[in-house]
Amino acid sequence: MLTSTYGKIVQLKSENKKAFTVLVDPDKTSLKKADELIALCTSSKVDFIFVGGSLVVSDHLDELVQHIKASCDIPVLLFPGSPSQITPYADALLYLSLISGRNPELLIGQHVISAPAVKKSGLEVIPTGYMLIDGGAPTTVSYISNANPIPSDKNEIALCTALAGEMLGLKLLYMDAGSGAKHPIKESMIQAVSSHTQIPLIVGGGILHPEKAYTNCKAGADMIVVGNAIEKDPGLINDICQAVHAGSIVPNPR
Ligand code: 1GP
Repeated sequence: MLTSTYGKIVQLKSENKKAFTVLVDPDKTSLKKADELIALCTSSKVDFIFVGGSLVVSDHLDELVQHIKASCDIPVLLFPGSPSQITPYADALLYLSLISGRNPELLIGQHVISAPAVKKSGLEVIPTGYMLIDGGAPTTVSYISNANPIPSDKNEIALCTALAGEMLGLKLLYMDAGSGAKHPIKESMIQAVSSHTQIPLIVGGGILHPEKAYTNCKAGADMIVVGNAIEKDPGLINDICQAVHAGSIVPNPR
């Protein structure tokens, strides 16, 4: 039986397994560079690949996604910064609603505009509550979204936002400090959100080391996303992937 990409994410969570995702920014990734990343992702057993960025200016998204799909079995999900970043060649689309912000365009406006194209693409659509958390400095996404991030110490705001998203029927929560954030999201906020919500929780932004990926998993993140650090040092893929998988909750053998 074919399992949907969302089904795979939910299954991992139900088995208490943590997932590691590599974020590929089309603006920074040539096909040659993609080959290097794909080889490392395959040998390290990376769970998912996200493709997208806040500001994709290159025009090889179709080609890049087709290339990744032809080269490995890792599910590819689109993580679009704008409606122009849609290609039918991916496995699924994170249909992001910026629930931490109050910019109606990113809550629903752009969805209305992109809906016919998304429907026509045939992509598996995963409604995702996207929560931008202050990472200590303006990031491309905070600038482009024109929306205030949730302050990094306001766990209760993050929790209420996540609860609202879950009760509205969203299928995933993505807490993001933004690519290249100075400070990644604190474990206490991850714990506050994960302990009161049931849908899978993705955490990303500013994660540089395997240790932080591991502690995020222990705090309740179901999936860790890393982009920037891997662009600088692709060798980190294996180390962070092992740390994330080690963060899985192994049942007591007794
Ligand atoms: C950004 O969560 C992703 O949207 C990944 O962030 O590039 O900082 O790893 P980094």
